[in-house]
Amino acid sequence: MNTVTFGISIKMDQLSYYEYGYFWYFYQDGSIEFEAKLTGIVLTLADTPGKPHPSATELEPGLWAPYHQHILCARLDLDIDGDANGANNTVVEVDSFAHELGPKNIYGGAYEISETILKRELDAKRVVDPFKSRFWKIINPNRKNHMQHPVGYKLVPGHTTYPLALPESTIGKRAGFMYQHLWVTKNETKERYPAGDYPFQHTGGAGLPQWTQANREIENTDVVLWHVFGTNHIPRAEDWPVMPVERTGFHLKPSGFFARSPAIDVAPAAKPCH
Ligand SMILES: [Cu+2]
Repeated sequence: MNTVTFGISIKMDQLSYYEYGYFWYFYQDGSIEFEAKLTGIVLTLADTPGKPHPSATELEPGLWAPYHQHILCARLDLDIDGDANGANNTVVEVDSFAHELGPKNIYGGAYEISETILKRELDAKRVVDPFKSRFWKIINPNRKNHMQHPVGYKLVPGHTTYPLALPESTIGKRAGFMYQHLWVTKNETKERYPAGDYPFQHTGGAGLPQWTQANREIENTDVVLWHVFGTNHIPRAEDWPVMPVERTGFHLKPSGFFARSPAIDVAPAAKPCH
């Protein structure tokens, strides 16, 4: 997991005393959830009590916390229905949409999905779209389920945000990965960190923006998904003196991977509890 925090007047070496708790949940229905819990002590600045600050919240008279964002990136080397040698996977973007009122939508309540295969790296720079209930499905086209459909898992974005730092800013150039919520690359073991190996020592573009310029084929091959997500933190008085938890994360759910709900097969308790 890689993270970056920024906001007006915050440099990357002034992160105050945040703590990030990383939680992975493995559920009996075959789904996997990741949740980051952010807590700790927010960065503060001091000024004359009551003085207006355009980009900070006054927490106590004379004490402000600047607005800022936390951006995380998960490198997901999925091998759906693979083995120790990996698996060839394909990533599909799934949007839901409704036709206009007419022959394809007689009563106005019907809707469909559209599935788009992400074929090359430059096609796979994607953002979330809650208006289309967008998610991404990772399938193994070489392995079929009981209905001869490719087995898969879907990546469902959770609470997230979009960077407000401009792409021309120093952090915008160095952490260019944060302007997409999804990147898909051909698996390359040297490519491990979304802003490159030395995020403080390049002038811009290293990592995902640079690697994907090669525009490698990513269909039915060993792929890596990079899911970017985060939270926009407008501090509240209640974030002081120790911040209650802010959460962000995502969910991976089986999608045609099992023949039916795997939770049905959970063994009963040894001793009934009544
Ligand atoms: Cu924060």
